[in-house]
Order: sequence, then structure tokens, then C-alpha cells
Amino acid sequence: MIRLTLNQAHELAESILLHNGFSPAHAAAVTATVVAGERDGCASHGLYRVIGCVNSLKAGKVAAAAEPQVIDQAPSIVRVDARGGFSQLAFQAGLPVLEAKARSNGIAALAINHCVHFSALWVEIEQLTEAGLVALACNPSHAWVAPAGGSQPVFGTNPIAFGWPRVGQPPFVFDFATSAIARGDIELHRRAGKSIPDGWGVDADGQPSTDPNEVLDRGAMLTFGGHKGSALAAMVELIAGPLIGDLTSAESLAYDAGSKSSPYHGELIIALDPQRFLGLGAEAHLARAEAVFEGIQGQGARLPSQRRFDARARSLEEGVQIPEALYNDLKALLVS
Ligand code: NDP
Ligand code: PYC
Repeated sequence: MIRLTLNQAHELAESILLHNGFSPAHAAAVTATVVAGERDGCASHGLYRVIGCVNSLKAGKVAAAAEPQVIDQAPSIVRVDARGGFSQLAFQAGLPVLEAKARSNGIAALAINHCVHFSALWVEIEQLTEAGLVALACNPSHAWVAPAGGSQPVFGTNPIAFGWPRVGQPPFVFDFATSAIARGDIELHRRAGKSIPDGWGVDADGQPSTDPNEVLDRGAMLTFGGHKGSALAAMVELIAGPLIGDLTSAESLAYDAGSKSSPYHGELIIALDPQRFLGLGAEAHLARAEAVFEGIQGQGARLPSQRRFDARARSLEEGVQIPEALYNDLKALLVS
């Protein structure tokens, strides 16, 4: 393993993105996300993703200098056209308008369109909880996941993330793929030469497989929670696809045309302002929410994101460690 300070991780990611032709604005926005992923112990959406950014650019599937266009769609809806660039800059452009609309209407949505998307959603959710807003985000990806009861890919790995701000505590945040695991995690198993657990995927014949090559290249991933994850994955296809005028995971994969680039589609982010919902007495109601968290932690169970926040605290002290092979692959992107 190679140890890097967070500054070194930042410098490595940003210099690769700039060297390969991304605009300073995109390089900065993408670097912030992947370094946050590595810092929080989310290797599947950490520095490893920089390789995919460069591959997507070389394949002509992402615009290196796209300037997002903000469109005031409706009193409670802001739309951002990413114009083929990465989602991170589009989110940055839409965030202030989303916040303002949520505060004035109580609930508001940000629809990002035409973005190339590979990031973990908690990075965005935490920016909304920091502003005191409750938040929900989801997006399709590429059609890699079979519906419950089937064996042919229809859905993307379709993450759903939720955040709830807390006073004097880190926010309550969960963020998971509706597949049994993010595809990035299976890719990391393949890179490490490891098999995957039962329940993550099937081979080309629809039979359970623990071989990442079979699942990634010939078979299909599976949803979490059987028919429940399958229905949630379908919901994400609908509300972050046709509802916002953007591609489904099947359409994104067809657009990819075998280039193995990051998915190209939209993202839906919903923000709710507790102060506007509750008015006078908001604090008393929000204080009652704490009993839910006490009910979970009081019996020794952990909150989602606790592992991540612990990893963050550790990384801020010690930096991060990445596999030497990944470090070498990243360094190679500075000379090509
Ligand atoms: P995991 O299954 O590892 O974890 C998902 C969530 O569950 C996290 O909030 C995690 O918190 C929490 N969690 C895990 N174990 C426990 C536990 N024992 N008790 C309580 N909470 C727990 O994640 P996935 O593989 O499903 O997704 C990983 C990432 O991949 C996400 O950030 C997601 O946004 C991203 N992704 C992005 C996609 C895209 O299209 N852009 C597509 C698919 C995934 P903690 O982190 O603290 O462990
Ligand atoms: O890990 O499933 C995944 C993923 C898809 C797009 C970005 N991450």
C-alpha cells in the first residue's frame, strides 16, 4: 500500500485531470469528490475513479470544459444542463438555487440533465444537510442489474441517498446502490484478484456466480432485498429518467456503445426545509427525531455513515492508503 496525505491525494487527482485536458473548474470539482471518497473509506468512489474519468474523456464520452447552464424551470424546480460534462460542476451550479427555492417553498427539486455521472451521492447530500435541509438524491447508471425474478440487466446500480441535519451532531446520512453492492466494489474485487460474495451477481446463464469477470462482463448484478430493491431501482429509473427528461440506464448503456465510459444521464435531488414545514415549534419536533437515533444506537446498532465519519477522522490525521498498483496506474496517467 502507498500512504498519501490528503493534500498529496488532492494534488495527484487534480494534476492527472488537468494533464489530460479537463478544465480547471471540472478538475477541481471532480477532485473534491474523489478525494472525499478516499478520505471517507469509500474506495469504490475514491481515487480509483480518476482512471474512469480519463478513459471517458479519451473515448469522447465526456466534455472536458462544459459550462453548466442553470434554468429556472418552475417555482420549485431548478434544472441544470450539464452539457455533457461531469455532474459535480452542474451540482455546484444548481445548489444555491435549490437551497433558495427550498427555503421559500418548503420543498424544491434540482434536476441535472445530460451529465456524465460517477460520484458517491453523500458528497452532495452533506452539502444540503450542512445548510439545515433534509435531502434525497438518486440517479440511474448503466443497465447492469437484473430485476428480481429475471437475469437480464435492465436497471442501473441506481443509488438512493438521504440526509437529515442534526444539531451538534454529524447528519444522519445513508447512501446505497439499489444493487446488492456498487459496481465499483466488484471492479475493485476484480483488480485485487478476489472472488465476490454470493448474492451479488449471476453469470450469463443466470446462475449465481462469485466470479467478478462473469458478473461484470457476461452476466448481471442483482438488486439488494429481492423484489424491494428491484422496485426501488425501477422507481429511480422513472423519477431520475423520463420524469426529468433524461436517459434510463438502458439508454445510457446504449449511448455508451461499448466504450466502458461513465454513465450519461440525469440526477434528481430533492431538498426539504424543516423550518418551512413546521414553522413555530420546529425545534421541538426536530428534537423528537433524536429519539429515533437513540433507539438505534441505544441497543448497540450503528447509524449509517458512522463508519465513514470515523474513517474521515482517521484520514484527517493519518492520510489515506491506496494499493500500489492503483498508485502506479494513476501515475501513468501523468505521462501518457
Ligand atoms: P454499502 O452497501 O457499502 O453502504 C451503503 C450505506 O449503508 C452507507 O450509508 C453505509 O454507511 C450504510 N451501512 C453499511 N453497513 C451498515 C451497518 N452495518 N449499519 C448501518 N449502516 C450501514 O454501499 P453501496 O455499495 O450500496 O454504495 C456505495 C456508494 O456507491 C454510495 O456512496 C453510492 O452513492 C455510490 N454509487 C454511485 C452510483 C452512481 O451512479 N453515481 C451508483 C451506485 C453506487 P457507511 O458508509 O458508514 O458504512
Ligand atoms: O459503482 O455502481 C457503481 C457506479 C456506477 C456509476 C458510478 N458508480
